[in-house]
Amino acid sequence: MEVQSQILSQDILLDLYKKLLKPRLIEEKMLILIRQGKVSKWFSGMGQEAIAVGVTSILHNDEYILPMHRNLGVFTSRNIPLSRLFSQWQGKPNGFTKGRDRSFHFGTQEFNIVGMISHLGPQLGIADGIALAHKLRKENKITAVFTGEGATSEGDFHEALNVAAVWDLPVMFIIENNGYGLSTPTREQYKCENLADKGIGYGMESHIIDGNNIVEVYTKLHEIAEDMRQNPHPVLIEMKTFRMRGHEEASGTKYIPQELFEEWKIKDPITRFNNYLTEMGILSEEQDAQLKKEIKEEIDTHWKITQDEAGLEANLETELNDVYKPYEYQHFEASTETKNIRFIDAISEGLKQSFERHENLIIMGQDIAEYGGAFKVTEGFVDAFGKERVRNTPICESIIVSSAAGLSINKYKSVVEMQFADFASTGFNPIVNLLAKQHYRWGEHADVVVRMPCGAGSGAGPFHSQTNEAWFTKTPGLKVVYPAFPADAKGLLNTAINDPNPVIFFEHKNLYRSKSQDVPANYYTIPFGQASLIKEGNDVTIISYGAGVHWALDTLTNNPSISADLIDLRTLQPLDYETIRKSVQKTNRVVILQEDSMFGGIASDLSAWIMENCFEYLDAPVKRVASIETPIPFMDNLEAQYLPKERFEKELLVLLQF
Ligand SMILES: Cc1ncc(C[n+]2csc(CCOP(=O)(O)OP(=O)(O)O)c2C)c(N)n1
Repeated sequence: MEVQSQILSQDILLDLYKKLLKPRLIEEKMLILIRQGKVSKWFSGMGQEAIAVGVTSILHNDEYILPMHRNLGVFTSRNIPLSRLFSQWQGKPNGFTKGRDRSFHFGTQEFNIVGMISHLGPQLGIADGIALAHKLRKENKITAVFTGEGATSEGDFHEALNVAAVWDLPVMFIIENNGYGLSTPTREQYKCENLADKGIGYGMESHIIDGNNIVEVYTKLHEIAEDMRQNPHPVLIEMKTFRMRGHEEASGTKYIPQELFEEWKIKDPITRFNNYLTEMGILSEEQDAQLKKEIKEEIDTHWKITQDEAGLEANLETELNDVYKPYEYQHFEASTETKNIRFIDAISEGLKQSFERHENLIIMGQDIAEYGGAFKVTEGFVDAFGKERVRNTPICESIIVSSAAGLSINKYKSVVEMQFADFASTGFNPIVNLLAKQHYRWGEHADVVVRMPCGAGSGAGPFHSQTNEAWFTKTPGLKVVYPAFPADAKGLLNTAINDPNPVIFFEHKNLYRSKSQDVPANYYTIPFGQASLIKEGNDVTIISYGAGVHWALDTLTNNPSISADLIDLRTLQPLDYETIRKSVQKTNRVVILQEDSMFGGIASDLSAWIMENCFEYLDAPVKRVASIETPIPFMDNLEAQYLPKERFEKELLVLLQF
């Protein structure tokens, strides 16, 4: 400690000491309040404070920091008013999440902090995205992100480090190795000697630091950070430390040998630093007592502010209104000048024109750069927009989606191309838990479009043919778009990119090259939540989307005597209920055609809605027609049997006879 501390001024040393004391004293108070039943859950960071405090102290205030559940010292070192922190924990209005998410699960742009979601790993990818945004703007800023040693076993850890290494992102990855992940000791968590050694595998600089020595943490990180700012690259740091209390207060510590506590108690970062400062004549006993008194007074004053604060009233409207960021749709009229192009060209053109319009838009996906993507949607994009904006990614859907969230936090728009919609399953967690919930949780939008080449018809089997929109329509916070025609695809994609909310954009790959249309040549938009009535009739309402619309059209062509309204939903979230209602009032019969298996799909929900809201107009039960309840097979005849295309005509005729 002595040698390293000589380069630090007394002011810095005392400041670090104060910063260490604050989270410790807050925790001591919290532990009393827990016993009194006034605070519910608590994840202790006692004994680990030097890491949170040290990392935060070497960052500039405008550099993002992404803490985990034991990093109270990050929040206090960024000087968040304590009453706001207390109100957050107590679910009061002056907190950061309007009582919607607890403890440290929040972010704040005001303090450049992005808190975690429970799943731990996505945090690392958000840091990649934030750092990428800094790098693209050529700002010499770094981003620091925390993980426990337990969460290094998650795939996200590997993906995030790999992406940061491949893209030379200035991310400081901090592993707090505190010996246990809940009850699991490190020997049951990983096999290598030091986690820092994993850096070698990623081609990444790495260091081991004594996490209980504030001077070592501060001086080493200070130097590493300066180097990272000058020459952007990621660094992996393993902080050796120990968890001095249970996983959370209710879970106890019986599974931890007592000797370990005794061994680490001697290394307590605050006692150690206090001894050192006293020996060096920098801190007297009176000064120490005075500092503690001041901090305790601050804590008590702020705790009282929180206690006196009125609780939250549950308000239905506020809850529903906060799921999405309010977005005023901007209409750009379609030109009369058109070009006859295929569905795929329309997507490509929309994307290109959006790229010209939004300087802060980037696209990420596998093989999308020089190769042009699996379906060639982005062919020529690298030449037009450069490799910084058109980014080939390693095969790691999860961390690319999390990075997209980070890009959005740091003011970029992004489109993520899934090579096939099926592979969204390996990016599922950050889509449904991170992107979808971010605005509701802490008011931060996620300006991301995930493009999903989907659907059957090419005999591609169970992992390249699914239409998995129902995985996403179920999740509040996502918008889901599913066009059936080239002109709609282009206008809706432009809107999706303008909308600051996360949009899952389905592109049926069997339509890519089979459907052409006169498509307006200019940049135009189409609003979400407006279905398209593409055929009008009186006998029956047919509702569908995607390839189903074309199957319905074929059926009507083969049966010219059927007079039907054909509604193409175009967007599944939001849904255009009014167009449906009007049509049902007129025709009194409804059939809903969906490509996906029946159970839990859009057809079921729409059917229920129609029964509940239009029952008096119905002359027959609402009919759903969908694929059978199996995975999708690859052989032509099996695929044809799976899909509802053939069955649709039969069911339609039965319905008309009802
Ligand atoms: C994906 C996922 N799996 C399991 C959990 C439950 N869980 C929460 S924290 C934790 C232990 C984490 O250990 P570590 O990463 O070492 O951090 P520490 O708590 O020791 O600081 C577990 C298993 C979770 N939150 N998310």
